[in-house]
Amino acid sequence: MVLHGLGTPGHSSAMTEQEFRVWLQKVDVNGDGRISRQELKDALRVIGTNCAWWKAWRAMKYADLNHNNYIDGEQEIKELIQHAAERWGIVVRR
Ligand SMILES: [Ca+2]
Repeated sequence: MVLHGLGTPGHSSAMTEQEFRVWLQKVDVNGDGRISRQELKDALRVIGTNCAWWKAWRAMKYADLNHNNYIDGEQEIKELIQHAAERWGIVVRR
């Protein structure tokens, strides 16, 4: 699996919400418009996140509002962004 541009040094710990949304589009490797836990885990690992499996699991618990095992839809994306900001320290809000 190759995620272009996700492993850039110095770009792993902070993103704007806009950059995070762009990142999420890359996370959706198979392009089906929704993010699986597997895709999330792999993406977190690529940007050098420790305990990627655990963090992906926690994020899915938090953001998968309709429990279909995918992050899909605007509301769930917003929950994921919120989670990333609070738990991962990734999203920098303005
Ligand atoms: Ca869902």
